[in-house]
Amino acid sequence: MLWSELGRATEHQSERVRVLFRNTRLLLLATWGFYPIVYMLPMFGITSASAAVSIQVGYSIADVLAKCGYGLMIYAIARAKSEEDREAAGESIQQRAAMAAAD
Ligand SMILES: *C/C=C(C)/C=C/C=C(C)/C=C/C1=C(C)CCCC1(C)C
Repeated sequence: MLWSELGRATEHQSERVRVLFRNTRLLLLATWGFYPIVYMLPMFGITSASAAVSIQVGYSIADVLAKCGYGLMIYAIARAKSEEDREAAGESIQQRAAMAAAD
């Protein structure tokens, strides 16, 4: 759901925002995919104490990337979109000023 909705949400965005969204989707896939894979490791006989510790370390890394990394990507998208809005607003102010000057 998230994958396809994120894809649809980017259809009408600028190239720059689309690239940010694409990277966010890849981050989502990589980090969320990690959990079920690690969850299945004991089913393949990987059960030693050091494997359990490695799994917890792996979960922690995935948590940091999935939460902080995702948050940073969303922040970058919000900034890029705000900048574009500001640029668009600035252009329309300039256009209005030019029209007012022509009157
Ligand atoms: C910050 C925490 C996140 C993003 C956690 C994501 C967790 C998953 C995507 C868990 C998925 C699982 C399956 C798809 C099946 C096996 C059991 C889970 C819960 C490991």
